[in-house]
Amino acid sequence: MTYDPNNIFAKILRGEIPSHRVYEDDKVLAFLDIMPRATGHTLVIPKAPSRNLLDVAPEDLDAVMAVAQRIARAQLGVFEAEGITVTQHNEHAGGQEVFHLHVHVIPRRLGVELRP
Ligand code: DGP
Repeated sequence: MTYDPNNIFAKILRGEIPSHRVYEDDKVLAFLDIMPRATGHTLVIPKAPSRNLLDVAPEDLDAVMAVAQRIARAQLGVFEAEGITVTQHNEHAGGQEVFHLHVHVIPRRLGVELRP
């Protein structure tokens, strides 16, 4: 299992394809998912190359999760969310489609199902 530097999120990091960035620091980028399962669905990724949870350096994982927490807290106010769903997929069998580590942060409201 190797890291492909031409995956779509690596291209987003390099600015080669556009994204709606909502947060950025020296280690982490957060941007809106192009196929949102709810309004405000955000992806949080490390800037360092990492395929998924199975190879990420602990310090990069820490940085990603700290930003996921900030995004989740912000979603409560911005989207009037009543809860937050956080998901993360690893390898094809685990549902991963883009092979750069990412954490989904999804605002939720009672009685509103996620879009498919
Ligand atoms: P996963 O199944 O966890 O690997 O989810 C990949 C997510 O990435 C999926 O929700 C759609 C999103 N996605 C795919 N291509 C792009 C893109 O070009 N831009 C953005 N913003 N999101 C993308």
